[in-house]
Amino acid sequence: MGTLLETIHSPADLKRLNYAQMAELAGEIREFLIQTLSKTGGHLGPNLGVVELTIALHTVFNTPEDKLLFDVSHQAYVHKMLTGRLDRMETIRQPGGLNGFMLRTESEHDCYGAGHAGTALSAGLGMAVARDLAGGKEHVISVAGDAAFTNGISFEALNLIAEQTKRMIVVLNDNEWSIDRNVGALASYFHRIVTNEHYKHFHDSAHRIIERFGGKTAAIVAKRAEEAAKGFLWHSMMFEEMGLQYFGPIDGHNIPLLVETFKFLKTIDHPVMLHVLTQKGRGYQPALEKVKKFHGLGPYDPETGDTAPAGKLTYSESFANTLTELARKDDKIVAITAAMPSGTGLDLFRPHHPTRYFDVGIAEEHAVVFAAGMATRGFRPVCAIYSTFLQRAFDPIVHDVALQNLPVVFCMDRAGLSGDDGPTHHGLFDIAYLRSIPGLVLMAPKDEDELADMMKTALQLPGPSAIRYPRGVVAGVARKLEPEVLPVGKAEILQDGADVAILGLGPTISLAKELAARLESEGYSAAVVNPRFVKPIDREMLEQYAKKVAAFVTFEDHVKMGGFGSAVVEALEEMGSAVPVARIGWPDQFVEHGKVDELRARHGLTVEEAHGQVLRLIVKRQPAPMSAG
Ligand SMILES: Cc1ncc(C[n+]2csc(CCOP(=O)(O)OP(=O)(O)O)c2C)c(N)n1
Repeated sequence: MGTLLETIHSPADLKRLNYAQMAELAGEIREFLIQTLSKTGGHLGPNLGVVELTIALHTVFNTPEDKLLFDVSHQAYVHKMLTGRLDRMETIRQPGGLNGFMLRTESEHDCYGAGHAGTALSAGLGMAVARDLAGGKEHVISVAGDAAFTNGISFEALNLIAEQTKRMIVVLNDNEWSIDRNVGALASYFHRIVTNEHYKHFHDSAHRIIERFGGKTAAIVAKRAEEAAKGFLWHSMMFEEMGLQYFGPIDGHNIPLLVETFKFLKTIDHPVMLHVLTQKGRGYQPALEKVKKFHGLGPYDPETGDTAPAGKLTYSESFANTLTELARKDDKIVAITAAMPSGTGLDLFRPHHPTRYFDVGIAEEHAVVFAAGMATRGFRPVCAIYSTFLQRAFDPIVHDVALQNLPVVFCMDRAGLSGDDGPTHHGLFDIAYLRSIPGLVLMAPKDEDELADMMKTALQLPGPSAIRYPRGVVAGVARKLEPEVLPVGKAEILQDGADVAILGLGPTISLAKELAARLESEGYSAAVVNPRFVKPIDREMLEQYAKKVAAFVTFEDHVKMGGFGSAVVEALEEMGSAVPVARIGWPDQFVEHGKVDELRARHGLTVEEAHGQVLRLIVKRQPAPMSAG
């Protein structure tokens, strides 16, 4: 570790450095990030892009008094390093370690937690208005990436900032990338500003100003900068019309320029927008060459940037391959992603059906309403959206899709615990928020072959449907040549039994099988059921087992409250059955980040836990069988 970095224990230490030292510090931070993240994995590219910007922000502003927000906050590692967490950076995203995003409970410098995009401007405006009401003096600075501006919430905030506060600084961190290339008119607009010849002129004069005035006292510089700004301001009609005075675009890697500009912006008594240009992956060749890959990744070789060779097929890839095939036979199938082409696998679909592929940006609500529109015209839209991000679109699913009974298919990747990313990314609520919607068919496959069957089934339904499948590699089963249409609302009985019925939703079927084997070795007769459908639930199957078993067990990678187990309890109650249900799922609390297996053990999502619970239930109701077999 470099010596300068070791001396930074809080932003106050940073403020003592001169520009040359800050530049040296930037180099040390980059080296530290490249080395550390090579072991932990994480959002390397975005953080390499904001090193100078973050140094400048912490040099000029005083957190925690001043409020500094990062949109999504996957790019807040440098912020963490400069605000007293350097010695814990090696624990980032590790069990018990630092979270990969800003977290209010982690530091007083994290004034706002995030993980989902589009919140920095609204939350920042909330803080600015709160300050105004309380008569405070602090500054509020919201940093958001160019892709975060494709999100509706950012625009809902922009619509109100100038009307509601006199002082707020918005920083547009423009690197032209989302995770993939940024999309839409806004991306083109930013690009036009950046490539305009006035910018070149501005860029040169800004450099001259810094050369001339850098290092002088803040007051003089601010004054000069104000004068200079009049000359180098490039008008962005769009933001100016919205009442934000626009500055930039400026070089986001020039520390003196950034510092002097922020000192100046601090003195302005109306909302401002500073457009900074940064390079994702700056200073690390592999990240510059593979921008998408280095947005966020697992461990890699710091010398070469190489990662472990791609292993087995993932659910995302299997989904995309199946959709590609289904779309060959049905030209009404269209695929929609909200800025996650690689994450959802749809980048594999795109080359085969380019005109039927839509990346709508970070705009989940729009994605769903757009799908609804296409469905009214006879198309079969498939929205591939992570379970956690689909939360954004709850109302469009209810109001625009389900209420109009439109045949939109929601393919929810990352349904279940996400692991390292933590509570902002765990997909643990989708059953609860979807199963209450009338007419929606909700499925979970036990393996990739069944995923294909469910996709085929979904694409033949007259109304809405959703399929939840997990992050990571597939079960590795043999695939049928052609997917089959499944009978809706029918579970698959894998093994019959008379004492206990064990229902394992989706991939938790493996836990159900394990529990059954254990109970059988103890002399109980256990049925194993793959429910397939959360909604409509297979009442016939439940009724059949309610007549003979002493207990049900349900496994699900979802919160217990409102989940699949709850659906079973409700159905049994409605049919007048008093057979108890041992529900195994996530508790009614936000689950921390960590390794999936460790978290499952800690929170009781294990065969051991289920075994204990079911034995207590059976013993209460009937004596244990005399002998095994
Ligand atoms: C609501 C929501 N949808 C999708 C994502 C996934 N996501 C995380 S970061 C990111 C791209 C962010 O790009 P940008 O804001 O430009 O920041 P950069 O990484 O380029 O610095 C996306 C799509 C998310 N975090 N939240």
